[in-house]
Amino acid sequence: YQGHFSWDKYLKETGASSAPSSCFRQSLTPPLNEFKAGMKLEAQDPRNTTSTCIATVVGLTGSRLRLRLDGSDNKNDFWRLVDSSEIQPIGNCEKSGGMLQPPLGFRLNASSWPMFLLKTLNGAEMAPSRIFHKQEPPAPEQNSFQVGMKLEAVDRKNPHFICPATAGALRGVEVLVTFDGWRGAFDYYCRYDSRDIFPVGWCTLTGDNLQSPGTKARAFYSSPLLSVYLSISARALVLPKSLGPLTDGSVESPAMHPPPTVGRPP
Ligand code: MLZ
Repeated sequence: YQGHFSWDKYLKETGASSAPSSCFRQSLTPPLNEFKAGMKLEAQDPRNTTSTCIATVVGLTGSRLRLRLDGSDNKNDFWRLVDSSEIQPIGNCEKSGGMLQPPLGFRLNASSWPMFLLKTLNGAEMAPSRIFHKQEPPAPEQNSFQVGMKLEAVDRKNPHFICPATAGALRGVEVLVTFDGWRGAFDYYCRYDSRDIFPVGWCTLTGDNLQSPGTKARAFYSSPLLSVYLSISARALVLPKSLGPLTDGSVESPAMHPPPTVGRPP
């Protein structure tokens, strides 16, 4: 289910401001997605970026494609914006003098690659070049994020998710993406012109499902020991409640039968 998270309300509640769209390397109106599941295209292998492979569109979400490299398994799907420069129509690689490569972890013997390629392309539905976008949007001239600004960002550990996030720190051309309501495990640094970060409202425009913030409070103190201490004391506070009396009658409550007195008789 979706649609319960409202940036409007959330920004008011948190008193935060959103990063202006001029901070991002994204087009002002998200690029039109005219791809269909099953279409094939050329993509850079994310695990071996010097090789160009054949990929199949296995899913679509907003302006993004879920891609799977032909000859690979289904455990290494990746997502690309339709205006990414890392996807091209089939034929592009050869036209520029390159050769299509088997993906990293090709599930057959390397020597069977030429035949595999022939078979995978035979009768395939190739994404027509008119639905590709000519260019990626230009990168802004500089990193103009400020700490505390809100944005929407791909959760790189769960890349199908786009989540509410905050610029947590700046480091030259990089921004620390922190996820609202989640502890640091999902944080990452990326370049300010990364294609994985979007202005507030992006998912509403594309029809992507923006996740809700998590429910975990971020530690105020950076000491890991202190946050462990704090979470243990928080648990201790709720313990008595969880040990409350059983009232379904299946177990007698101690109040009905006072515990037998042990020790000396009266
Ligand atoms: N099931 C996963 C989802 C985490 C998503 C976090 N996004 C910032 C988990 O709970 O680990």
